[in-house]
Amino acid sequence: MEYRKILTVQDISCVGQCSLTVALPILSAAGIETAILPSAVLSTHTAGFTGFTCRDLTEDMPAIMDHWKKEGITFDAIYTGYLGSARQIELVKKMFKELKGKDFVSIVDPAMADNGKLYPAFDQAFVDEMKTLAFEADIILPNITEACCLTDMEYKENYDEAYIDELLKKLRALGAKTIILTGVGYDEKTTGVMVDEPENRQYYKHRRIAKGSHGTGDVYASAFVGAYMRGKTSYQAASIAAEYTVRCIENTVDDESHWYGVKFEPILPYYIEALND
Ligand code: PXL
Repeated sequence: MEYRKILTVQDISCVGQCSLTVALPILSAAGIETAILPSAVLSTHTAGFTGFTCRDLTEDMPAIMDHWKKEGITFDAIYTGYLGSARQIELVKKMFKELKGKDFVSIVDPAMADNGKLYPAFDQAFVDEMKTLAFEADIILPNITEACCLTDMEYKENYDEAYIDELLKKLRALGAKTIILTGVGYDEKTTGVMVDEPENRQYYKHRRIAKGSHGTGDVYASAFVGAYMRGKTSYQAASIAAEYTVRCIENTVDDESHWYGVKFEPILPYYIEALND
């Protein structure tokens, strides 16, 4: 097995099972060397907790990058998740140029919105900057709300195949390369993921769990990235990540007290086995 090295840039929400506390264990389980660049340190994530603390680390990022450049450190891939500000997005674009290794892949989860709404920390200026990053990346993993933000298309809770087709075509017209559009479901019992590549579109459908869960976008994106870096195709990686994420949600739904994230850790053996198939 080829040993590959990735950098992931996202926040540390100390409690809450999202962003780096999810990406690092999942990528490590996939057998990928994972370097991290924390964009901010928060006491918890912002979706449901109140009174959280937040230390923005934007000012530290250029010095960290400069040190890596001096050491000649490069990466096979850079994967970004929740970023704290438009300035951080600019810095990530610089990282794509200056820290890329041979056969480099840039993967952007434009984590900024869900269920038709932007997360509390973001505004239109952030969305506009995120567009420039997403359309430069090799692979993007938006949910439908984020895809609407990136294309200025109206968000619809009830939609049909024509709406999804228009969304994907708009993303592609704006420069998107491989698009992994998550949370695409046409009936009550199922949902799925659209894998849209320049010459090929495939849909992976799986069971839908009615109750929404926090952090599942990060679990999904990290599991996708781990599988992709292990040499799976985009479609295989998208399917493995979907099956893993569904199992993580199923492992959590019955526990009312565990509202803030999913219990993804006990399901890692399933993920590792799926990668070895
Ligand atoms: O899961 C995305 C995410 C990551 N980081 C922080 C968040 C959220 C979602 O709300 O608040 C800080």
